[in-house]
Formats: sequence, structure tokens, C-alpha cells
Amino acid sequence: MFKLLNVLLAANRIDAQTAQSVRKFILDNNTFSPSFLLSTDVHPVASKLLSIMEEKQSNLCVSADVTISEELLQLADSLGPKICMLKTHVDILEDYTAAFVQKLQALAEKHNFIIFEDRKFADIGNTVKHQYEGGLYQISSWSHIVNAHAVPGPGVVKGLSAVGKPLGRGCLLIAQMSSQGSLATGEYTKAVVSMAEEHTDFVIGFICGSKISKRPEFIHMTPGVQIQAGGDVLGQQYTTPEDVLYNKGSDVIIVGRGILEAPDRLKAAESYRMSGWEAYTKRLSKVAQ
Ligand code: 5BU
Repeated sequence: MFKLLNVLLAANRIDAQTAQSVRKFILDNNTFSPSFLLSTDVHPVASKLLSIMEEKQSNLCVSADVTISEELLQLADSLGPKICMLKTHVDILEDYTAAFVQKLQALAEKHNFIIFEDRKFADIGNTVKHQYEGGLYQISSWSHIVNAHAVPGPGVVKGLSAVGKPLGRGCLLIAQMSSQGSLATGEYTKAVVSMAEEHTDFVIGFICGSKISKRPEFIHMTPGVQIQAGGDVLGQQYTTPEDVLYNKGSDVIIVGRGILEAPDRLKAAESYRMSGWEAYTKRLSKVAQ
């Protein structure tokens, strides 16, 4: 349809305003979807995430960085309808129990969101296998997605994959970080992309600041996002949703304190959802033109 509009526009059969309003109509009515970008076999978790994004018109991942499990569950329940994904740091909870993750899983079902434990595995394959599967948290049993640093080499992906692949889990490689002075840049980032390309049966995308791979099967997710650009006193750097999604070409925004510290968390989440979705669909329509 976008191509047809361009042909009609070039032949002066319609004016630019009509073309724009038809494009907007198509996007608003969801008759075309982000998954049009996917031409190859997609990992089941990636395809689930993309369909959740379309259905809820949300590419917002809330980073639920709270330390009491009841508060995390309340957040998941109240913000659940606004998000495509909930990111946890399970090891900052003071009162973790197995019952807590069961409740979190039930909320993920109820509101249809993906759970992403931001564990940042970074050890040899044999150790990460244990860390992912066992210990207190048994992360592989409840988290749809985890992430890993590529610094140990491909063994880290192989170890995680040995546990996660049979369970249908997915992994993100950390290709860039939002913090000031991050060493994950340049050649390192390129090497991470190559590592991901070697493991597409388990790696579904990246934590990054901008689009770093053209391959359609990879999802790009970006932390360090707030409505106002800036930072915190410990080196976090913030970029706006518009910049991350429209200019830099990422797909999902990860927002913590921008929502958690807002006077009304639900209102803030809705505002990030709206601005995020608008910037994302605007970029997709540009790509399709
Ligand atoms: P914030 O409150 O929006 O600054 O929280 C950002 C979250 O994303 C927090 O949980 C971090 O651990 C996480 N994060 C990040 O900020 N930057 C990175 O490069 C990576 C993760 Br990887």
C-alpha cells in the first residue's frame, strides 16, 4: 500500500496530504504490522513479543527496579495493560520467594507481557548454565528473556542456550550500554553482532543504544530512556523515546525511574507508551515508503 501511494503521488494522482492521511489510516487501523519486517524464521519469543507489541500498541518495557516483591507485583498488575515487557532485577528483592514468581507469571499471563530478567550473565558457559537454571532464583523456569555480556566469548551463549533453548527462552546480547564511559563500543559492538548472528536459534536481539543490525530477526532494546534527556549522578545517561526509536532506530524502550519516580506511575507509563508507539510507527512508515 505504501508503495502504491508513492506511485500515485509521483504521478500526481493524489496530493501529499491525502497520501499522509491514508498512511496514517493504515497504521492506526493496524492493517499492517511491524512483523512485516520479518522475512525469515523468527524465534518464538521474538514473534510473541512482536505480536504483543502490535496488539497492545506498546513498545514500552518497564524496568521494575523495586526491592519489595509486593510492590513489584502491584506494579505489574497496574502497569501490565500498558507494557509489552516487564524487566526485573530479581536479586535486588529483599523478600524473594518461589510464590512471588508464580504470581508474577500469572500477571504476565493476565496482562499479556513478556518477563525479562536483566541478569547480565558474564561467565564461562558451565557457570552461567548453573546460574541460569539453579540457585535460589531458578531464572530459566520463569523468565522468557535474559541477557548476557559477550565478553567471555561464545561459550556464554552456548551455556545459556543449553538450558534456555529446550524451554523456548530467548536471550539478548549486551552490545552497548547506556552508562557514561561504557567500553562496549566500536569493534566490541560489531563482534557482539557477529556472535548473535551465529546463534539465532537462541539470541533474539540486543541491548543497545541504536539499531546495530539490519537483520530483521533481531529486536533492538534500549535502556537509559526518559522524556527529558540527561542523566543521574552515577553515570546513567538518558535519551528521549523519540530519539531512541525514530532517529536511532531501536524497537523497544526500557524505562525505570522515568515511571517509578513519577507522581502518577500509571499516567507516566501511558505517556511513555503513547510517545514510544508514535515514534516507532512513524519510523516504520518511513522505512516502508
Ligand atoms: P532507569 O531507572 O530508567 O535509569 O533504569 C534503567 C534500567 O535498565 C536499570 O534496571 C538498569 O540496570 C538497566 N540497564 C541500563 O540502564 N543500562 C544498560 O546499559 C543496561 C541495563 Br544493559
